[in-house]
Amino acid sequence: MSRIIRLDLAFGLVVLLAACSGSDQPAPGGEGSKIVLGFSQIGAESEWQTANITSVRAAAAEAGITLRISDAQLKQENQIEALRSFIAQRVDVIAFSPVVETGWESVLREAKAAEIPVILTDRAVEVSEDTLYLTLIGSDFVEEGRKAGRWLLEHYSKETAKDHPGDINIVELQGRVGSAPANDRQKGFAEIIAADPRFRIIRSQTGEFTRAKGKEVMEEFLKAEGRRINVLFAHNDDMALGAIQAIEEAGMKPGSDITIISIDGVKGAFEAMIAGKLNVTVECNPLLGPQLIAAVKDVAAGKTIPRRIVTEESVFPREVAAQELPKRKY
Ligand code: GYE
Repeated sequence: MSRIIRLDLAFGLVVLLAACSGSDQPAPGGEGSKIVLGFSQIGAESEWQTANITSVRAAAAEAGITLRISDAQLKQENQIEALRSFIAQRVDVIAFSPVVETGWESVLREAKAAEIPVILTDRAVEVSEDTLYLTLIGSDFVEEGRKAGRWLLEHYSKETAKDHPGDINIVELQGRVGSAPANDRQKGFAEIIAADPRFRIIRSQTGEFTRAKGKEVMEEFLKAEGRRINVLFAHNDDMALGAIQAIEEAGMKPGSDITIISIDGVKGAFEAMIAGKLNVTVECNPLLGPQLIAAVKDVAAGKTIPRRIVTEESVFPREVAAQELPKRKY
């Protein structure tokens, strides 16, 4: 059999083998292939987190994306382990909501080395290089803190000095220590109330974004300061709802003896506003699923996406709570 024929056969064989091998596997998200998304969630910290993960699950299912979820149970080490496992599994895209802002440099470098794109949802990270993640999808937490501060100044501007002589004493329930929403909301609020020296933060402590811890810390605030407290600024609704219980058990009226401002806009907050126990909630939208999945599909298709995707949000004072509650999705 001539040498030429043998070569043709050999080449034909190579083409055939190539056709059978993975090389022509459709690109992630291409026709017939499922994008595999590795998502590390923070864990059951609040009603907000529950709504967030439900939104991501629903959007992934609707898009036919394979979603591998890992629950960090509020621990950074679990999240780092989950990201390493997603890298080992060679998922197409990694997305996560960082429980705290720092400590992500090395694992994000590993994802970059593995050429797996990373999307941040909800919370930011502090890293030395922008290329360690593609985009951040979520709220502007500093602006949420500012909105809370503006509402407070506005609220007291309606009161005459006669109604409220002297300083306005504020206690603050901070979110989880080291987390972007806690750091930024504190900063935004402080920036705004600095405009009027009467507004003083007399106590500030973490309630870890949970209802139980919010109640516990508010009990300590009440024991220490009692009726000197005029305002509670809670970094999320869950802590505010826990604090409301503590205030009532201390024989005071939440929403009148103590003005209460919180953030998220969960259903429980609207019910508390309708009951007159909460004065205002600044919305922080957890329904990030559709935006996240749209970004994942774009990334998988090799498209460029914006570096920052901010969610639109409002402020809901108790005067509008009854008409707004039926429209709330979380
Ligand atoms: O405000 C709080 C949740 O990261 C924006 O985390 C989120 C925050 C939210 O536990 O309720």
